[in-house]
Amino acid sequence: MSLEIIRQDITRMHVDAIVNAANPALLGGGGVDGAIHRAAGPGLLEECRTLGGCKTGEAKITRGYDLPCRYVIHTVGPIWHGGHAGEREKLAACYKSALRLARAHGCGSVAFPLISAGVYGYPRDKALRVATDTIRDFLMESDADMHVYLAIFDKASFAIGEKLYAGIAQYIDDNYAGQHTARSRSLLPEEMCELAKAQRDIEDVCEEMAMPQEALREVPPFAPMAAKPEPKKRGLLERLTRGAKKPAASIEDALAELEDGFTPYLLRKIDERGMTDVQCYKKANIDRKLFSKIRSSANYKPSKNTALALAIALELSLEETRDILSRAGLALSHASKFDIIIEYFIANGQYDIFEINEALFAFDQPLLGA
Ligand code: AR6
Repeated sequence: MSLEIIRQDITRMHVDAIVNAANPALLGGGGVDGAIHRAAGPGLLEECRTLGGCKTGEAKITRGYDLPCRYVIHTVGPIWHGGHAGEREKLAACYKSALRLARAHGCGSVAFPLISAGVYGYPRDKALRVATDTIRDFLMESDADMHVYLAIFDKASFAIGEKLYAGIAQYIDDNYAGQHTARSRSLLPEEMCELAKAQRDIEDVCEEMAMPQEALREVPPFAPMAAKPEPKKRGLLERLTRGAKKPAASIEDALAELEDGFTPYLLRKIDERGMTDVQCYKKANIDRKLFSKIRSSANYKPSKNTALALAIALELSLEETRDILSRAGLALSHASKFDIIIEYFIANGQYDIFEINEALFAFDQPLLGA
């Protein structure tokens, strides 16, 4: 039950149903309509002739003929007249009608093109927003176990809002470490001082607890040096319990806190947010089966993608996101554009995973969830 944006020719997709952006006559045309009819062969047109056309916002279903899909769902998008002629509602109605029809025919997977965004002239960024919002709402409300694809034919037909694009591009520019990560440059004097101090902390704690130093190597990345140096043991405790509401009272508490792995932390946050599991995995755009797997294993180590999708669903702050990642042995990195884009959205308090995925797609990055 999730939405995936992919760059793909819809006529090649092995799904239960593909959606056609047709015209009211349903007798074929240009764009994706023409491509679907060409790939399906003459049987599709014959069946379409029996349907009596289709109104804007409604949908009709046929078989797939020579296409690799079982069904073609034909819908008619609105022609763009400037945005004040009910275009948004009509376009949303197309997605809803097609999804209902897919559900009624037991489809587990359905692929949409960006309806109205070609010949019918709907601005692409706006068409994309309507598509993702409507599909997301349907998936949130529906019990159907359905995987929905938004097939974007070519890069040019894909656009997120200019302002959003510019904002993210600037953020990447300001933060991307690219090839020049901290590994390839000398440490600044204060960083060396911080590193030495942390090393001493580790040695102290290990000595005190009679444990090998390796056990404490996996602490989260060092925080910038505080203006007022903290007593050394407290500094380490804070790093160990970074993101926790209360600082731990002792080393034992801090280690117990660390032992609270990804799954217990996740479940606690779900409770704190007053969410249900279903709300959480749907909002994270992840599969119910994957969520059950995470839920049933206290030591589950999710992929970074899954951990971040759940952090977004829970609307975690940056600090909390770093915390939940560290519980799976992961971290946000400024050497990764993917990570920086996610960070941009979290820092701006924007937690719509589908909007984030649109942006990731626009920057050629893998998508969250699904
Ligand atoms: N796979 C996925 N997407 C595609 C493909 C493909 N093979 N080919 C085109 N697109 P359009 P509309 C994208 O014009 O705006 C027809 O003549 C394309 O890049 O096909 O709803 C009908 O008969 C664009 O983003 O549909 C109607 O008269 C999107 O599909 C009229 O066009 C929709 O572009 C409908 O216009």
